[in-house]
Amino acid sequence: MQKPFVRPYLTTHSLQPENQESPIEFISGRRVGNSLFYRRNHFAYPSLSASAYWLPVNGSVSSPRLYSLTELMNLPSRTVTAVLECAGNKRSLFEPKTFGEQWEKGAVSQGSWKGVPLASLLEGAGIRNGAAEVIFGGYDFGERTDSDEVYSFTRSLPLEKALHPDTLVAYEYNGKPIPFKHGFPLRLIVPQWYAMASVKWLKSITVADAPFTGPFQTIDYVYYPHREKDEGAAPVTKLHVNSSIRHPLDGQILQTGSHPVKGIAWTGKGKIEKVEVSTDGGENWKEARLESPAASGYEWQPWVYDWKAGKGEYTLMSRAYDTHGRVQPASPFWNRKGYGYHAIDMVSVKVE
Ligand SMILES: Nc1nc2c(c(=O)[nH]1)N[C@H]1C(S)=C(S)[C@@H](COP(=O)(O)O)O[C@H]1N2
Ligand SMILES: [Mo]
Repeated sequence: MQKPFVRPYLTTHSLQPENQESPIEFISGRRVGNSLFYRRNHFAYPSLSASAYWLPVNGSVSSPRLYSLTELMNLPSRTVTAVLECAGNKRSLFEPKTFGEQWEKGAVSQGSWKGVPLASLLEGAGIRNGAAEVIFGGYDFGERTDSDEVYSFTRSLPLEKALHPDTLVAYEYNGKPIPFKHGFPLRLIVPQWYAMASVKWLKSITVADAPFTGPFQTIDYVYYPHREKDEGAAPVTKLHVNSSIRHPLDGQILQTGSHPVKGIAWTGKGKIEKVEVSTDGGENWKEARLESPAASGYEWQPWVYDWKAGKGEYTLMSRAYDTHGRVQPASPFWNRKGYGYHAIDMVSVKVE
């Protein structure tokens, strides 16, 4: 008899707007297929047509430009394989609770993006002296819970990050046109930053002389260390060093014997240097083996630790280090909006 075909699927948090996470425990490989890529949206999907699509590059530039898709695709391109992680990934683990989508460990995915370096477009338009930032508008829009005004999803980057050669205006994902839900036809890709920076359905690119103050820049995606006051606020930018255990699953019951503890680790600075695993709740740590070292620091690093399990109940933990001396802390950096969770990862298992 033919075996039924079973496969993982996304975990739904909300449908309007669509927010679903990747079954990260059941994915392997460098490039997540688009049906298993997490989906994070603030608004309903926009309607737009590729045939009437033009991308303006304007603002504080000497020669504003309007690009057709064909023109863009004929420019020299670059491909980067990069982790995209939602700033709210693992929010559900914060104690005390923080509000927003209660992501578990799957608001993270990766794959390869092909596009034109944003720097070429900006240089083509001629950035004027005094420019500070570049603002990216998306086609999607709607009301926020905190106001009756209608906003589009709009974000900015400091000039330096905008000019980085790997910051792309992408038009392909894993060798095909970007799937609609992930930003077709053009999406900004900002490696090493939390994924709110990677604006989907790009509508406009505008060079600005002053810092952008839209709500997705100055209300959301800001670390507020205190519940009641805004003191110490800092923008969410680069990914923290982080790791997730993929196997075994939390709560799993295992037989005694050999069990590889497997997972991924990633960072927004340099590369993953080392991953350690503890099988005794953090008392002792052993180095995990890094599998086929990642080609670039933008990718997650798969790792494995060969565990011989005797009878008992265990808390397994993983702790990643990057080449900038950053390490996952034992307890998370709590912040009011629940961004950037990156404490040591853990799962509990029973061996019988
Ligand atoms: N235009 C637009 N771009 C966007 C968003 C959005 O709601 N609208 N969400 C951002 C956030 S917070 C994340 S985590 C990623 C999610 O990308 P994905 O849905 O392709 O996984 O897109 C970013 N870019
Ligand atoms: Mo996000």
